[in-house]
Amino acid sequence: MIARQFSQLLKRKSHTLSISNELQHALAGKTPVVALESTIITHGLPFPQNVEMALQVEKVIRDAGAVPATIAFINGKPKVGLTINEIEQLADYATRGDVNKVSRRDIAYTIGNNLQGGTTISGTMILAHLAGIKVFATGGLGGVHRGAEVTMDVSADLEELGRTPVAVVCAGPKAILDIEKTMEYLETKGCMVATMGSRGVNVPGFYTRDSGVKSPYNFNDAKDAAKIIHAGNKLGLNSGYLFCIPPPESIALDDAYVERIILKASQKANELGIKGKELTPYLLSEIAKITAGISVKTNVEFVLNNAKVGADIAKELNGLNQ
Ligand code: PSU
Ligand code: MN
Repeated sequence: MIARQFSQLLKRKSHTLSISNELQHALAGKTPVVALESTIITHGLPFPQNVEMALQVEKVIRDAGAVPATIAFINGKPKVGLTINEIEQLADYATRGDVNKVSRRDIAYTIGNNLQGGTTISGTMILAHLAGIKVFATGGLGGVHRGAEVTMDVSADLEELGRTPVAVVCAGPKAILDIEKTMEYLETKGCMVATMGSRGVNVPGFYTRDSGVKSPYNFNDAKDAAKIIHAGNKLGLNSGYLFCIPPPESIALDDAYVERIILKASQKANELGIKGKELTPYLLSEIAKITAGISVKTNVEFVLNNAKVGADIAKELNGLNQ
């Protein structure tokens, strides 16, 4: 009965939201699902690593027993569950600079103008929530930029984590940010933040295992994470959850090395007057250039690592929801 009601609800939504058949079945039948974003494909990683990552991350989720839902806008249509073809097409448009980067404020414009859109964490959380997906895995969170006290550049990701009940599994806020301020902002917005590891383990810094900033909470495994999500959702808190997974030692980069490179890239961005939604993609590509691709390799590896944890959390959560 509940499954039927749910699939009717999905049908009604599918007038505005396109959900693949496989995902409609998975969601109605309580098969675990993990959402994946697409800004990382269109603005975060260079070609061809972006397509390789997008296909690999789906495989990791399937191998772990969950169904992947890559989310994006194709010709203005919000889509949950891209085909391989659509992922490749989107990357193609991105190479030509023809894809919009879509957070909450960009959604209506993207639909109204039939644009291609890569969804950020903010955009992906919104569409995942509309489709009934509770867990979402990615690389790194947007946050409060360094110097935000002057520029007011604070990622829309943080607002979304305060108002949409989706669990984001990532390797912490991007190292290019002010991580301390990002944590403050998330507290104000009411987002639960926990880092995997024993008590006292700090928030990771995307490329690095330890940002030096204290994590509000810690958790041991997927089961612990699922219990937290379940508790918040049952109460109808309607705010998000951020689960940080330190990148494995074998792929993490050295703190001092990364910091030096970030300072260099930030200074260049400043000189060129790059700001707004262009800033994060610019910094990531500069860092990739300076490290001769090492940062890209690390980035891909921890996305895959996060996806595995995301699939495990989705499975545990489904167990609790049965
Ligand atoms: N994770 C990555 N690479 C990325 C991103 C995440 O490994 O490029 C994207 C996410 O989509 C995130 C966005 O929401 O960067 C943040 O952009 P901004 O700082 O402009 O809000
Ligand atoms: Mn911004």
